Amino acid sequence: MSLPKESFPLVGIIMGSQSDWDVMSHTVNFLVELNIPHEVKIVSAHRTPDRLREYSVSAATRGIKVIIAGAGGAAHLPGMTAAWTHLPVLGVPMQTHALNGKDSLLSIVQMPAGIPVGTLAIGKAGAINAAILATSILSLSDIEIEQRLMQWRNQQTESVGLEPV
Ligand code: RP5
Repeated sequence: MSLPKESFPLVGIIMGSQSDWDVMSHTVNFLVELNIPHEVKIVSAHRTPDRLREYSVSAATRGIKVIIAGAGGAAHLPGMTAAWTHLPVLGVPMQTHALNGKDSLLSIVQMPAGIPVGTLAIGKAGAINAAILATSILSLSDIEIEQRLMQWRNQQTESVGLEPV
């Protein structure tokens, strides 16, 4: 018996802490809306380093195509994930209290040459755009996902009024 194609997660969403979930839930909401198979895990680079290695190393063989990693502060989760896997890794910097998210942003974006992390905006906008970008990557090899993405983009365009009310 073969399972339906879309029952396997294509996008892996990981975050460094439960405290990241309020922001990262926006990533999940978009993927649910577009019916993109995904999974969500808490994986901390410093508190659960073995979980990070196991998750990253197994992701490609489990069928994951893109990983989205949200982290804050000394946000090494996206970079360490990218170190363990050749899959595209998209990093979402959390808005922190101490430095307002600039710490997270710079930690994620300043990867040395050789191990890239595609870095999104700080906070909610980045979380949503990471989901859209992951969907766009998947759409390159899946015409049904491409159609759903184009439909969503058209709806967004049509929802923008010409004049303010
Ligand atoms: C990072 O440290 C997490 O991604 C989180 O944004 C930040 C703070 O984590 P908690 O102390 O709230 O668990 O690892």
